[in-house]
Amino acid sequence: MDNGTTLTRFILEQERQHPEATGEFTALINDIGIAAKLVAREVSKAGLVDILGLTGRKNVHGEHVQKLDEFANEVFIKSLEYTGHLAAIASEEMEDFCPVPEFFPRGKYILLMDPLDGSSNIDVNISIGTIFCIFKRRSEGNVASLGDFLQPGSAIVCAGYVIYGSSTMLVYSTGHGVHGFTLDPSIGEFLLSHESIRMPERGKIYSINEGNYTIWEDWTKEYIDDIKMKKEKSLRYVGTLVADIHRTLLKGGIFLYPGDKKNPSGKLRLLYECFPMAYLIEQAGGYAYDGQQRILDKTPVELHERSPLIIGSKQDVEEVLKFIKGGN
Ligand code: AHM
Ligand code: MG
Repeated sequence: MDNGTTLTRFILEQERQHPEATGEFTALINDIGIAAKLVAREVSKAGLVDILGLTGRKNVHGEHVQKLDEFANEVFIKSLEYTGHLAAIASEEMEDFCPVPEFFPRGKYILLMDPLDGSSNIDVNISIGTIFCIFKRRSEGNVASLGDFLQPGSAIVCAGYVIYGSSTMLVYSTGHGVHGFTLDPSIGEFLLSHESIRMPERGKIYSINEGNYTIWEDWTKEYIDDIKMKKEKSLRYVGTLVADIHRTLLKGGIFLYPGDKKNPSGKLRLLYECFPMAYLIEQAGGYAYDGQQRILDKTPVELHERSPLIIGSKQDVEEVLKFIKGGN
């Protein structure tokens, strides 16, 4: 496609290639893009909190200043609930899901999101992100039900993330490849920068929080010790899932947040973090497992369920699975 292809044009042209498409994603992804720009604008001011005001206080103009994660949550909800395409939204920031208010038309899709991933990195000027995935609503009637959110990963119809980094990027898939767009701040548009991303079958980077070494299961210690012995890989760990997955998607390699002796299900949330990333990585040719099964074969039993995550280049994930089975 031409240089300078906007997100809107790209989605429209993709849609024309898939006659079964209804056009609803064009509107949804566009609105996600608008919300992302609003959050990016706020993120770029994060270092100015002392000047603009601290959370819970008023800024120099006497305005109440919100925490960035609450702000992002609200911006995404407000930018998407009125569209008529969504029935309900669930967020890592909210205990329960929220149905679209009755004064808006309710649509046939369900959105799940982590509005501000990597929040501990905000204050130190390190990349943060937003993660989302979309299901089709299954229940009938006026209001969506919890069951609409607790669908297997294989039922995802769209997933993506926004990374607020040295530039802002939106990466998404609707099941026809993974495509990346970079925000051009001079015109305020997301432009196609990474079409049909395919990840390398094997990579040179491993990514894991080694601070947890002493509570790891034996297989995790053995696998990481083996990597170090072989000296074939370098360690990179940002501590923002979006940033660690973005690098893995583009350069290949392996990211692990395994279950350990303290937290057998690990830290990451199945619905808001593992599902969307597994969908994207598989669309780009990689693998995503929880150690026992494919992430996208899992069916959650609760909204905020956690899951171990082993994700990345196909051959790297296969190697980890050998260590888990003890057959390395
Ligand atoms: P958050 O959604 O509250 O920001 O937490 C999730 C983050 C992920 O982005 C990241 O992969 C992980 O937590 C890092 O955890 P740790 O600090 O334990 O390594
Ligand atoms: Mg998160």
